[in-house]
Amino acid sequence: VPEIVTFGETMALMLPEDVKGIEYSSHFQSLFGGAESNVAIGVARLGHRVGWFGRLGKDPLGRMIVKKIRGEGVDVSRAELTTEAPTGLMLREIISGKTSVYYYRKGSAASLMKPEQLDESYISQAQYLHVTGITMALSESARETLKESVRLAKKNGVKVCFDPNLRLKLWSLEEARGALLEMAQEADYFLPGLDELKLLYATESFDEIIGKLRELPGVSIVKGGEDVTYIVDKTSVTEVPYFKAERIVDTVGAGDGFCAGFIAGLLKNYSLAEAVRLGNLIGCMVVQNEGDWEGIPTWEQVEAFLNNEKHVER
Ligand code: KDG
Repeated sequence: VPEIVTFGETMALMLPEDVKGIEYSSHFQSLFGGAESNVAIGVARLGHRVGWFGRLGKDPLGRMIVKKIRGEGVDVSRAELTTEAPTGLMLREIISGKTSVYYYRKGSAASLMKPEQLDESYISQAQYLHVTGITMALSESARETLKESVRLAKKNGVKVCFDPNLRLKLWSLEEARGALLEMAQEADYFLPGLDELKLLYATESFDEIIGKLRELPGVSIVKGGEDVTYIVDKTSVTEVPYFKAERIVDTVGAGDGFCAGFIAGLLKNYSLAEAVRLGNLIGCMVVQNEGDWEGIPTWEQVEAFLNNEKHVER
């Protein structure tokens, strides 16, 4: 039985092998990513039972994705491969340090998900449900599915983690704002980035943002501070310092790595600050590798790092 369940759209990901950008590259790495499956893989690597149940096309990319997620030890028994529509695809390039993502996902299998497809008994057995605002941006029915999953979680005493994951290539800020802030009200753990909060609350003022977060029923964990993550509850703001990355290769997935570490920390019954510290460590490790989740360490690697163990090369 999974300790945490999550769902969302996972897409094939093509990354140019040359430094030339998509237009001029002739070789691409074939990877995959999706905010929720990135988190799921992370939590599994960190030693916990996790279930992911996205919808994919019954096509080569869908089969590749579900096999690889399963191979990472995630329960995919509720994932569905459908002939209704194809698996989504994204391409990504990093030119002069600037990342650009191109989506080919309109009408994808995941975007056609419906509330009736949720399995209440599967969600209700978990301790946590992790969802993100990307699902809300996919389609009306996907947005309803996310809301229904949160309703089912709450009905069954399952705690809700919500990462707004604002994606302005998928919807406008105006559309996103109402939907994402509505879900922030529902979350036990709201996991936004500071940049996202500036946009969602339409202010640059840190104090104003903290004021807004204090009005939320749950705890907010704010990623992407200058060099700290903030824990904001009704009465306090706690700063948890970052780990220093030796090199930064690909920053996409850092937030998901953070969420994986944070949730794994909750499952290990850590204090909030300790769980955030684990989140910070995983986020720091993810940015040092290409791909969204490939750089997430196993629990053994985390322990070795924290115990300052020397790496034995051979
Ligand atoms: O957080 C990383 C995700 O953005 C990436 O894996 C792709 O899920 C994705 C999306 O919709 O952008």
